[in-house]
Amino acid sequence: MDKEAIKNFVEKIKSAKSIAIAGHKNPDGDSLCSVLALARLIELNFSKKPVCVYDGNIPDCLDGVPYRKSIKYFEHIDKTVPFDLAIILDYGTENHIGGFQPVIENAKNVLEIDHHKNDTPIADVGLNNEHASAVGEIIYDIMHGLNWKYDLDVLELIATSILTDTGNFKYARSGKSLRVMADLVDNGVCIEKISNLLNNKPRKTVIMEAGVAANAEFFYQGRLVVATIDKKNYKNLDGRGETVLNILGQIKGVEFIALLKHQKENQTGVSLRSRTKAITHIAVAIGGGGHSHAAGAVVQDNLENVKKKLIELFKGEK
Ligand SMILES: [Mn+2]
Repeated sequence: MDKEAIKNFVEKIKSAKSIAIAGHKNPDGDSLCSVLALARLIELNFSKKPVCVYDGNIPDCLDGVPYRKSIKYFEHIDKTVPFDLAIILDYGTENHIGGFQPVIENAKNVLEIDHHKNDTPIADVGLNNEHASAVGEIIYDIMHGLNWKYDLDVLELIATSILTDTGNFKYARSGKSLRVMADLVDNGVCIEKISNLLNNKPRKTVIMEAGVAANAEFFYQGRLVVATIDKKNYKNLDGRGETVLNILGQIKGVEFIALLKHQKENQTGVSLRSRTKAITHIAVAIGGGGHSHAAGAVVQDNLENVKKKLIELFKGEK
């Protein structure tokens, strides 16, 4: 990790009287838990209490993670006095920041820690690492690199970041995340406890997701499966529809899975998964991005049009 950037990072924390930390809008496990882990580390090592902020919805399955109650909805924080330091984690690109944008604009300093490819950094100091499987992994490196004090809550938060962002290691970008997890387990993290804690979805969500999977349509000799969540069911969704993707991904012969969500009038959320083939280019073709086997997009068009377009895009895929 860049020593100069780390030094700068520590100086900025030391000199800040007020700190706000946020992840991307609609935080996932990595986004939420890396925010909470970093806030707790700053508290333990600098005796400062950062304000944790989010926009959108936090999935119910993350209700039980340590310090979950300490994160505030962006509209509920005091924005009259600018923060000395705004830290943005796991945000991807500028249009994922949501309600934290004014905090960033007014803050004296901005730091970013991300593991997405980002050609337009917005911060004064960046500790980005595209090879990391989760921001939690970068926080683990910072924590050990600086010999920071930590507690079991921090380790559990980092473990939850990694487990959720790698889909239980399926999308691990290297062996690093497994080595980190091995160390976390040796230091008291129980993976079974975290898995049980994450099995916390509302009943109506799981039943709806199972129904969506049951109504999925198959194309190209069953290699592509397309599932859709309509306006009514979208209200009951908790997270991104992982259960639907998991169920459909178990079917023999399925290579590609597309889950389309009616988010708003003329706005469709798309989650794409593949078993072995790269699909990032398909997500890019509809204005999104992501990893080689897990990608997605938010398309400003209605669900039927997006569905037609996607089926067409998958036509040439073997
Ligand atoms: Mn992430």
